[in-house]
Amino acid sequence: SVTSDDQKFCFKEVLDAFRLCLSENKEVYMEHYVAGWRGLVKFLNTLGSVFGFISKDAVGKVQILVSLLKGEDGSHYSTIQSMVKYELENQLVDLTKAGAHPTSGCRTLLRLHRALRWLELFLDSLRTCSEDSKTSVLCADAYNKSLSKFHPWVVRKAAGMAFCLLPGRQAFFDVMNVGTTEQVVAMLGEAIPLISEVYQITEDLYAQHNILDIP
Ligand code: 1PZ
Repeated sequence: SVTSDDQKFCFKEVLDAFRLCLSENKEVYMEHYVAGWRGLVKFLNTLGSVFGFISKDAVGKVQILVSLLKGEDGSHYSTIQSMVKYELENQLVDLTKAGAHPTSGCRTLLRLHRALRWLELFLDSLRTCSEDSKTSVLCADAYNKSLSKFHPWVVRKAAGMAFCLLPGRQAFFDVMNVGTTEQVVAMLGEAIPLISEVYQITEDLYAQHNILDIP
C-alpha cells in the first residue's frame, strides 16, 4: 500500500538530506540538517524498541530545532551560522551553566553535532569492515572514540547494552534498504564525506565562537 511504501525506510533519504545541507558559501541549512536527523531516527526505529531511549532523545532535540525554525523568529534559524549569530547576539544561550535557556538552538544542535561524529566513525567502519565483523563492536568502538566522553556513566552503560542488540552486518545492510552490499558500500562512500564536511564546518563554527562546551 501507499502507506507502507511511505514508511519503508531507505538510507538514501539520509544521503539526500546531507547532500542538500551545504549552501554555496558553505553554510549549513537547518531544514536539511534536521531532515537528515529525521531519516536517521526513522532508521533507528526500524532496528527495534531497545533503541527507543536513544531515538526519544534525538526526536526531542529534532523537535526543538523544528519549532525554532517554524517559530516567530524562524528566519534567524535558516542556517546554523545564522542561528549561532542570532542566539549569541541576543543572549539566548546558557554559556557556562544551565539556566534560563535549556532548549536553545545552539545547545540542542551541539548534542546532535557530537553524535554526528559518532555516526561518521561508525559508518566508515561499516563501509570498510569485513564480512564477519560485528556491528556491535564497530558501534561501540566508534562511540568510545567520540560521543561517550560527553555522557555520564549510566548513559554509557545503557548505550553499551543497546549496542549488543544490534543486528549483524548483513541484516543491518538489509535494513538500510539500499541494495546489494556493493551498493551499500558505494552509498556509504558518498555519504561519509558529506557528513564529515557538515560536521567539520559546524565544529569550526562552534570553536570560533567558543561554544563547544555549552552545558
Ligand atoms: C545504530 C545504533 C544506534 C546507536 C546510537 C549511538 C549513540 C548512543 C547515544 C546514547 C544516547 C542516550 C540517550 C540520551 C542522551 C542524552 O543525555 C544526550 C545529551 O543530551 P542532554 O541530556 O544534554 O540534553 N544526548 C545525546 O548525546 C544525543 C544522542 C543522539 C543519538 C542519535 C543516534 C542516531 C542513530 C542513527 C542510527 C544510524
